[in-house]
This record gives sequence, C-alpha cells and structure tokens, in this order.
Amino acid sequence: MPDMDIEGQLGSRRAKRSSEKDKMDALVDAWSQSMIARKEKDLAKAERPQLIVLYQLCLSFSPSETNSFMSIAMAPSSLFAVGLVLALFSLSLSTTSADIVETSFHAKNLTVNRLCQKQVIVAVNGSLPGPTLRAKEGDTIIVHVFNESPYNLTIHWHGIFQRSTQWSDGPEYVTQCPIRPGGNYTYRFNLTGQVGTLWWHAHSQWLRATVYGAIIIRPREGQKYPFVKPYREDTILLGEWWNADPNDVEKSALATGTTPVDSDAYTINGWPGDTINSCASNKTYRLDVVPGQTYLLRIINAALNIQFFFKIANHNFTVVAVDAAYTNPFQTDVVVVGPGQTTDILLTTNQSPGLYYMAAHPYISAIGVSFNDNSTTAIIAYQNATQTTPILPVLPPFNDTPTAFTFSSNLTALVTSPFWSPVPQTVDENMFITVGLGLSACGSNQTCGGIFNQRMSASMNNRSFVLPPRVSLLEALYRNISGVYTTDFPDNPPLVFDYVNVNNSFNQSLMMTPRLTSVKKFKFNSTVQIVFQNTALVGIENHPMHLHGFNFYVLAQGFGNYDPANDTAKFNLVNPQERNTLGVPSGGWAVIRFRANNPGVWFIHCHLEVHLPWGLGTAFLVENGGTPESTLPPPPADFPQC
Ligand SMILES: [Cu+2]
Repeated sequence: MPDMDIEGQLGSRRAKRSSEKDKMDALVDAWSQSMIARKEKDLAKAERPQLIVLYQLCLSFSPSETNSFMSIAMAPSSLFAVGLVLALFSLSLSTTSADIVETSFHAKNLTVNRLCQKQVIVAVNGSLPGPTLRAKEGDTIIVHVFNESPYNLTIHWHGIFQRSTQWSDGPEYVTQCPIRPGGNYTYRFNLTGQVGTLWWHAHSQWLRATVYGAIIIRPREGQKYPFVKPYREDTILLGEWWNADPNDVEKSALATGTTPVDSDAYTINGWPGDTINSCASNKTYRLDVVPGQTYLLRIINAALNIQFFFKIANHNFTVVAVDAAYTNPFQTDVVVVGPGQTTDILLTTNQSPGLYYMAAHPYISAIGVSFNDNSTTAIIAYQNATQTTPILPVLPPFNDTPTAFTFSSNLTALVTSPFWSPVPQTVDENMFITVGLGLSACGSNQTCGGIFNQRMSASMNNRSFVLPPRVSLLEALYRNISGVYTTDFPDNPPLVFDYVNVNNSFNQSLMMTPRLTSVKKFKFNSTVQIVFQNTALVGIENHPMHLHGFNFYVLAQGFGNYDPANDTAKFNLVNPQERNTLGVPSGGWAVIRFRANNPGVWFIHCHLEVHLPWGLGTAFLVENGGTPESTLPPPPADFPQC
C-alpha cells in the first residue's frame, strides 16, 4: 500500500485490531492490567514494592481519617483498638499489591483524514483518541510527556485527586507553566481510593479537542466491582471535531471577543460515523458483541462545548458509576453526559442478533443559539447478524431539559462502596455563587464582536477569572510570590437580583464583569457547601462545573432561584451522587458539598471550553494542615518554568 498515509495505516491497523479484539479479549482476563503495567511491574518489582506499599498506606489515610485513628488509639480501650488497627495494618501490608504504570506521551503533529479531508492535528503517540491508561486502584502512574508539538502544552488527569502530587494536576497557569515546544515534564500520581472511568486531556488553549484519552482504573487484586462481572468492556469516547486547528478557532474568537464557530462533527472514538458522510477515509467505530452477555461500556464526554444525549437502538442499560464513583444501579435508555463527565453502563446483548447504532447528539440548554445538529454514530454488531443496515435510536429533542434533569437528578451513590465516605453533616464555609454569561469591556481602539459591541464574558459571582501570565497560582502560593492573585473571591454575588428572570438577560447594569485573578482560601479540612445559581444574563444555560482535586457530593438540584427556606429540605445527605463535574441546571441551581482536605490550589471552572477563557472559573486555595501528609510538597525538579 504505497500511497497509504499514516492515518490510513493507523486505520487499517485499528480495523485489524478490532477484528482481533475478541480473540485478544478472550486471552486477557478482564481484570488484568495493561501490557504497559505488566512490563513496568517486572521492571519495578525488584526494587520498589515495599516502598510503594508504604507510600500507599500513607496516602490511603486522609488526615481526617488519621485524626479518627488517633482518637481511637487514645480511647480508654486503647490497647485493644491499637491492636486491632495494627492487625488491619499488617493485613493490608500482606494483601496490598500496587504497581507502577509508567509510560511516555509524545505529543506532536499528525495529519489525519476526517470528513473527507486532511487536517493537521496535535495527537499523543500518533493516535486520536490518545492512548488509554489502564491501572488498578492503588497503582502509581508515571507519564513522561514530551511536547513535540508547535504549541504550549499541559496534561490534566481529570478526576484524579492528586493527594501529595499537587504539581501533577496540569491546568496551565493554575498548577503549572506550560511545557514549551521541545520540552518535557513527568507527571506522577497515585490512584488510591478511585475505581472506574476517568480521562486525561490537554489543559492549554483548545488543544484538548485532539489531545485526550481514557483512564481506566480497575479494582485492586482481591476486590471486585459491586455488580455482575462483565463479559467484556469497552470505552466510548465522545469528541468534537473542527475542520480547522482548534487553537485557531479559539484565537480568532478571542481576538474580537465573539463566540467561536461551531464544530463540524461529533465523534465516537475519534470517528464521526457513517450517518455524516461517506468517503473512503471515513470510518465508523464498531463493537462486535456476542448475544446474551453483559458488557461494561465506559462513556466519556471529551467534547469541548457540547453536552450529549446518548442512546443505543432497542437497548436499555444500567448506570453503575459516574466520574469514577459507584452509583446505585439506575435503569435508563438514555445517558446525558456533559463535557468532563464519565458514565459507566452495563449493556446486556438481549436483542435479536443484528446491527444497532449507538448514537449521540447535543443537549442544548440555551435558547436561540446556533449549534451543529449532527449525530455521531458507532455500530454494535451482534455475532452472525444478517442485516446490513444498522437500526438508529431515536434521540431526545435537542432542548429536552426534562430528560436531562431526570437523568442527572436521579443518580444516587452506592454507600456500600469501599470508597464511600459519609457526607459531612456540618458546614464551615457557605458559598452562594452565580454562574453565567456576561460582557466585559471592549478595549479602546478595538472592534468587538460580542453583544452591544463588547466582549463576551462569563463569570462566577460576577468576576471573570483571568489566569496569571508568568507564574502558576500553585507556584505563587508555594514561593510566596505576591501580586499574582488575591484571596478576596466573595462568598456571595455583589448584587442580589432575580437571577433567572429572562427580562434581565440584556440588562447592561447587571452584565458587565470585572476581569480579576481572585481566589477563595479555605482552612485545611474545612467543609465547604456551594450553591451554584445559574443566571439568565445573556441567556440561561447548563454549565458543567468541574472541581479539580476533589469529588463533591451533589445534595440537590432544581430550577428557578434557589430558596434556602424551602430547598434545604430537598438535600440528600444520605446517598448523594459523588462527582467531579456537575451540570448546573439551565435556569436553575445545584448544591454541592466537599471536604477541603487536599492542600494546594485547585481550579473550579465550567468545562465548556468556550466559557473558560471568558472567565467562568476561580480557584480554591487550601491551606496546609500542619502534618507532613497535609503539607504541599516542593515542586519536582523538572517542573516547567515560565
Ligand atoms: Cu459554561
């Protein structure tokens, strides 16, 4: 095949891989770790196992748990308690097995064919999506990132807690300065206390459109999933595609403060699917299945600006986890997944042997906005299917907020999970934060493309967040560099008004947002409650809010203005879903709670990439806790400098 380009070769390799997938899967036990992990295990076994076990023991006790351990030890029946705890310690020493999963990411330009044309993208290790990281709960991940692309780059490990590895979180100018073209940086972190599906993506400009991949964390040896053992599993990465360089799309919109152009297609595992258009270079992802089995599908929304409805023709399924936190089994025929979120479903192949599309299209919560109304598809192919045309599912209407709300408000946590910890019943820090759109002033001698000839903006409590240009917030904290940020992010909006009243949407006295680098400081281990209140400024819209460094509990959600007198009664303090990203209902509110037990600086922001440079974010600065484990460690030697 002399004229086959890299993508063609990759495509044929992928097709071959997919036909061989079942054979491979039969050989590889579903619980075993990746080839990389096994290789690393052999390399690391000789010198590091004890060290890893100790490291893990330190990390697996959060300071709050350490405190309760200490209070147990000092109780009157202390000898018995200490004996018990020591016995548990030695038990975990003898059964704990943790590995080091070490790999390299080479990010560089790659020419690919999509939508019947060639496009240069930045891709990791020559593939779109990038490589999947597979590991077990408790393992340590080491990724050497080499930036061989023409752009600044950082990688964020979305949903990883980064306990004691704060310098590996990744968001540009929050955690770290970018890895410059030609540079490299090694990310290290531990997977203690997390099982399920997470993902990694670039956190610099709009690079994450093509720089992303899955993180799959299986239970450690001796532990199981709290549901039927799946026959096979697969990963469904939903993405968004531009016939352009995504960084150029962002840059040209920011130049005049206008809204960026819509993407040209949505993708499943990198491919738009065959309902978009057909040409030799267009492929459709295909999952071959056998009848009468249960498959675990790990759905990840890696799109930049689109929340998706996802369905599989003629099939219902069961949600068992979101954002790497187990849920009570939830039966549904539709998944709603916002950018940044993951949803694990069990699919039983109980229909007549045939071809069925899985399909996703946008959930659009804003009114009167333009968007690409295409669907992306992949095929679920039963063994011995005779038909040639797959059946399409009927997806909900684009603006079906009731379906989106039913899905996202009915999930509850599985409290019997070994990783569940009860909701803090008291609150130290109470915040009420408006989230929404607005305008910021067009500079003099500039022409701006936003409403009223201003720049489009977005804000939390009316402050549009600006990243510092020369040093990261975390480094500024660690080195005590003044003038980089202020710690005056307010607990309430500057003005109380009828937030969701659309008559206020273009009220210029409410729309203007100052651009500031203003963060909120928490004492170590404080419990934080946040009411997110969407505003109707410019327009109501569902904003997927993502918190770095923590999971949070979703206590309640609703529409309209949050009413403390009545809505606190709706709080679920027993088994609320635990997440790292939550779509705040369009024209509504959501209440979250978390314990600030991870010192450092943690970005909290809207995961719609269009709203991030507009300022819909801030950072939480969590102070040190006074013990070695609760103290921000120094940055690693290869930490990128600005
Ligand atoms: Cu947003």
